[in-house]
Amino acid sequence: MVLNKSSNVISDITGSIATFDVTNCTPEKTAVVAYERDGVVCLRHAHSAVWLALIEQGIYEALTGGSEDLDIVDKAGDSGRFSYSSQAWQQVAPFRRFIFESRVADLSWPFLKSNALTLYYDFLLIKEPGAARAATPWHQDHAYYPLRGSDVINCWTALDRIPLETALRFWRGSHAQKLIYQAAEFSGESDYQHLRTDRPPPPDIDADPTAEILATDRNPGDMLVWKSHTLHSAPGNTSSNRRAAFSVNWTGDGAVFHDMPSLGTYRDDGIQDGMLIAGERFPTLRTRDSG
Ligand SMILES: O=C(O)CCC(=O)C(=O)O
Repeated sequence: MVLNKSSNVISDITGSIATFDVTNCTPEKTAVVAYERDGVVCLRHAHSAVWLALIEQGIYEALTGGSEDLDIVDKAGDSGRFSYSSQAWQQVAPFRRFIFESRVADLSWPFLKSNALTLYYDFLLIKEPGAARAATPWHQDHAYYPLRGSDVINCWTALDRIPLETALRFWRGSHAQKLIYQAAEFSGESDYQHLRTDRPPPPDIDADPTAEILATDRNPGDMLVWKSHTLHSAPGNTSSNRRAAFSVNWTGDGAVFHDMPSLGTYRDDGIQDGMLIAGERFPTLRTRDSG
């Protein structure tokens, strides 16, 4: 499949994300090896319909005033909206229950090389049908974070069927470069004016014939796990169905706070430069002792 920016198609997909069925188990070593190699894996059947229904209740609450950090973008010419919310779990009880009581922590835990699994933030993303121009540019999540070090992961659960045409794309192995590129502007609005410009812009991945681009279609409940250094992008929603996901993003003890301009989502007044991400806003759900 060849997509170009003007037609909202992003790039050739050259391979599939390694997938592992976790219906009745937690991820095995082979999944962690694939994640370390590629920077992303897909866990099939991570969450059952009951948990997905709970997240839907959370979405209702988040969109009707529950989320303090909600952005709704109407791209010119699009008939559907692109909405995203961060760090809503403290206000939105169904999100909190999902994070603390579902399997999400146990499914995420094997991928962190850390003595602690700490909640960094939750992220809700909805591209309604007709949000065709709401493409997500190539970026690394780490570029937005006021952090030094690594060991931050995204655990991104599909809430709808996501076909290959609108699936996230990952530049295989790009996490291994260790380089942090300039962050991309998501919304076309002013939220990101603080972004650092002293970092190099991402290379033109779409024009690089050697870049291996991985993607896979997903069913509701399938969860992608990726490293915060892995470059990824996504097309707008050209389908006639909603394309939504709820992501729980974790940090471990490999990353500490680095005081630089950033969105409020990623910081807490009590955490000074060099300190671990921790405390009420960033609770630790697992430690090596707790298994
Ligand atoms: O699904 C998308 O459009 C983008 C998701 C993404 O880049 C993220 O959650 O970091």
